Amino acid sequence: MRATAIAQPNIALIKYWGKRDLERNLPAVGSISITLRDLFTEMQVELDERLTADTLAVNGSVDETMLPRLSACLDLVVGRVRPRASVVSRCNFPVAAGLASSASAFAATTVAAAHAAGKSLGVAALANLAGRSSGSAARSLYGGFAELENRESEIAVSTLCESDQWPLSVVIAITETGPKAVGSTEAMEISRKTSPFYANWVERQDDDLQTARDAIRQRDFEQLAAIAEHNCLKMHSVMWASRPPIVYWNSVTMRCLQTVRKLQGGGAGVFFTIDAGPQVKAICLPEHVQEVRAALAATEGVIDIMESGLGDAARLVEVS
Ligand code: 2P0
Repeated sequence: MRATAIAQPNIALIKYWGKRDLERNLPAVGSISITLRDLFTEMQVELDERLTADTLAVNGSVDETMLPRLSACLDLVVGRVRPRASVVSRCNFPVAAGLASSASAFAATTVAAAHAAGKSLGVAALANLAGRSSGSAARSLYGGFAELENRESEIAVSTLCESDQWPLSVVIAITETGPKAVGSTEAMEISRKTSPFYANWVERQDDDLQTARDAIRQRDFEQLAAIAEHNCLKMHSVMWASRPPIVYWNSVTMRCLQTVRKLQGGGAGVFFTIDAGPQVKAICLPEHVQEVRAALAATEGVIDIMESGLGDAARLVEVS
């Protein structure tokens, strides 16, 4: 059986950083994200009794590094006793560079694998399975503004606002290409075990979530901007104070933040966020997207610019 699904990456405005349960991959804190429209990962999963091992090709090249996590994801969705799978992935943005490629990859894999195995699962069950493979993947099962809730014993996601109800734009400044030095799973554990700021980060997260929920409900861009930037800088402070320190930024990352500050000073509706990588995501009101794009493109050292609106949930595109 073969099935293909598409999922979009999501960008957290209130961040997931830290796990309460490594085995079940339960986040220590809730998070709120926006799902993108114009960046995508497509996953085709074919289960075949004749195969002796799982295989993965990403954009036409064999990929061995992602394979163990992919096989574990297939075990979760299809079952441990299963036919091997041939998986073909297409992605229109850099992988493993802090652009949430694992979120869209595992969300799409979960949907495709469930259909290839003939399982009919609801979105909550799919999100639960995707989240066990990669916490942020659970959010890509939903469109628009999604909250990965702070639950003690399960992964649960809900929609706060659909993409067309508050159609913000996102401009992404690529400051470096190539995979990141430390994967987020490992980095989160280093932070949990060693950062003196970690306990405070976890303790204050519910307040930040509530502020962001209120801002989204009231479509209050300024309030959302203030809490998202604060939450982002707090997460990176947790990382910077870890031992060894985890620093995903480079000098161009910092320059992009200065560009965003200048744009804000000139009255543009824009704010920044940065994930486990050096890229800067500028979330803006659609009427300011050209100005934001031009300013970031002109920032010294920026390699490339990507742009996206807000998009919808992961979905099946073909089953045969
Ligand atoms: C987020 N990140 O909320 C945060 C902000 C990165 C920085 O979720 O270990 O790849 O696979 O559950 O989902 C990246 O973490 O981590 C992430 P795992 P994941 O988007």
